[in-house]
Amino acid sequence: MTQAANQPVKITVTGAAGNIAYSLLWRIAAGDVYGKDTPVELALLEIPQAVGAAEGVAMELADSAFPLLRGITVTDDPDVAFKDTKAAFLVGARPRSKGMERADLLEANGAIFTVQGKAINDNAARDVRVLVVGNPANTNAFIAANSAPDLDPSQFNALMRLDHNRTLSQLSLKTSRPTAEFTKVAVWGNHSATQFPDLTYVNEEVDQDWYTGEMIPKVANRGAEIIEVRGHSSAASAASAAVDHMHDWIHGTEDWRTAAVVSDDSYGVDEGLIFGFPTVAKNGTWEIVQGLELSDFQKERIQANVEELRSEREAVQHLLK
Ligand code: NAX
Repeated sequence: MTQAANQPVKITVTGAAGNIAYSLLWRIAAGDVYGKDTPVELALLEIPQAVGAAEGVAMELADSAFPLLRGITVTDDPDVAFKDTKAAFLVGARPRSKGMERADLLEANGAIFTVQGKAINDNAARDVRVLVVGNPANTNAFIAANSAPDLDPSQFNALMRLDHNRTLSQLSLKTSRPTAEFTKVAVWGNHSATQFPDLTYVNEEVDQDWYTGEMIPKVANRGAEIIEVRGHSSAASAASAAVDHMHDWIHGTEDWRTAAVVSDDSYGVDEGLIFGFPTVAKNGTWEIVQGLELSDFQKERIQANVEELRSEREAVQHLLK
């Protein structure tokens, strides 16, 4: 919920010297997350080698003279960055270097997200909301949640709103209707190429060949396509999706959104996995849309994501208590 009018809310962004943060921080400082009546205080967390660059980002933020921005801290200490924070965007992660196996990537990121999960557990506001953007986002969020035993796992989400927005965009392009007209779209599963953008419930006659043959692979591989065309990975669109996610989590939604949230065993997804579901936000909490009848096609796609996330969980099991 929004804070009292002149009380600043602390928001932490990790990976603050990176590409996504360079868009994200400006949107937060403009009041796009909590609202135009809530001042914000920013904490920027970076690794020691990038603290200098993050200081430069902080200087530019200051130079933007945002009326709502009431303070910026730059640090490489997670305990400082997460102290009393109400909303954390965990963007910083270890990228996959050439020749790196997926298991090594999971391991390297596991080390980051156990530390940050614990620091959030020990320092953040008790009602903190944590959104993991850094990949592999679902499993990183799973690790962070499991490293924060004093908080509820529902306080840890992974970003799948970009996949949701990409689905809306493809639908809009195909039908020449504005994105806001599609109220029942969701992307199930993992933020990976296995994800399942689901148009079963959309209020539009959908060409099935386009849906399964073109749209699903297009959305699932959009990140790679952006890299190929732009020469850099998605940054502004990822930041925009992260703002959408956190904004809606706080303020609530009428229509469906995609959020990767902790499973309560809904739709055969193992309890505890952080999984993209059709959700609505009510009273500051995401609720998984219940009671959907699933076809065999849907079940198969969802199951493939469950299996992928189970194997990621298996690979990081030794990092968890
Ligand atoms: P960059 O490489 O530009 O920036 C990452 C920053 O994180 C770097 O400045 C690095 O120093 C910092 N960092 C690394 N470890 C850290 C730690 N332990 N604590 C604090 N900071 C740390 O990447 P960028 O393009 O900003 O992307 C960030 C992450 O988002 C990547 O993992 C990327 O794969 C992921 N993405 C996730 C998306 C999603 O929808 N969930 C979409 C976009 C993006 O691909």
